[in-house]
Amino acid sequence: MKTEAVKFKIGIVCYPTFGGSGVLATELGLALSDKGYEVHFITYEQPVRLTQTFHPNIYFHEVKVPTYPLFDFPPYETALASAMVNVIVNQKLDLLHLHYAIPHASAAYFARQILKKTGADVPFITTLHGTDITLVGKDATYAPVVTFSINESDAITAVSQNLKEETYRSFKIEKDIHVIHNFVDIKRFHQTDKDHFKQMLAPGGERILVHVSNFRKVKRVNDVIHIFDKVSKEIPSKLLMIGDGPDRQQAEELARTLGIYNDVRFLGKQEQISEILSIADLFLLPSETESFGLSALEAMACSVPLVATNAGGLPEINIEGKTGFLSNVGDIESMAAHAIYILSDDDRLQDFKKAAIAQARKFEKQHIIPQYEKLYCEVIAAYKAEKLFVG
Ligand code: GMT
Repeated sequence: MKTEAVKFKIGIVCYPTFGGSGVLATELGLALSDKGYEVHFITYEQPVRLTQTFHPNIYFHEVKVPTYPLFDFPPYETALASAMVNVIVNQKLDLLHLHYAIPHASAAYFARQILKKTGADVPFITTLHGTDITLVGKDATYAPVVTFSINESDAITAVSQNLKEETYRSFKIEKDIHVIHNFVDIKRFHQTDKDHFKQMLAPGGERILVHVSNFRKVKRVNDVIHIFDKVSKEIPSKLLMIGDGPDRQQAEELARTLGIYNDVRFLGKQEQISEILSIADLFLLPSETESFGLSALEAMACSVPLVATNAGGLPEINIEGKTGFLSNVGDIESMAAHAIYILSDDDRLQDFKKAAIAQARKFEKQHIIPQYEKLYCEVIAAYKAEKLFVG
């Protein structure tokens, strides 16, 4: 077995886009590499948060999916499993860590079956992030494969207690699920002085509300617009909409119809989120489901209180009446009233801001990364012991 001083070689498989699971996986890889692990990302594109600086012990292996006239749907899962086999063998990985079950867990199972024939297989951990369980995974089209491959994982983690319970409710899972919450790097996500920027976006000293997401249906971006419509009638304010996705156009249309378009800025995908959060007074997250709410945690780390729904794992981070408020899904009146309450008094706003950062500190990366490290050690040790036993 390796000694404490020797760090493992970890393969991280994730979606490389702005979605929460890819962001969390990339932040985890960055944190592990800072601690001396060798990290190998295996995915179809360079993960977004990896592009900013060079990291000597981070490697990126691009999964290429060749097209062929016969393929209406190029087989990504097959290409991914082959890439996993190559990287595990050539880089001598100790472990694979999969973020988002579909199709990463089944591809890992496949890769492992191939490698078992040569005795070169490695264990794999599946981290459940949210819609892989709450929406997509439950669909009958995927459910049998999702259930099987989650159960075949050497360890399973979920990003909130709520997601763990939801997984047991929705699938026949025979193993323990470890809850390891999302985390934030407060060295990078904290409030900085961006007054010149605030001056440009809110020249009359208006309050600034922010929403960050991938504008999918589950995020209910129209609710964001409706909430802001009500708030801006009571309090001079501006809304910054960060991100892009299928529902952006209808949200822009709604803002025009309501006559508030001039007070709403759709900024699209942004990499320097903490700079934008630094000038924000309130974060809006009216999601239909939200297993944790990493974007909300990053906002809280920048001292931004949260008005959100009580969906999924949001109550695990947002303390009612202290760091923000929680309302039922779709209750625009309640969310607008809470926003107005927080924003209408300077001292009250400051109290909420202080509570938000204090709460975010509980989810700082130095509290969470060791939980993953401990799990890696346990899984690798158990796997080696089993190999010795089986011979
Ligand atoms: O829905 C998204 O915005 C992306 C999604 C994903 O699965 O990639 O994010 C999920 O994972 C994040 C990181 O663990 C969580 O913080 C988000 O709450 C979760 N999103 C949903 O549950 C809708």
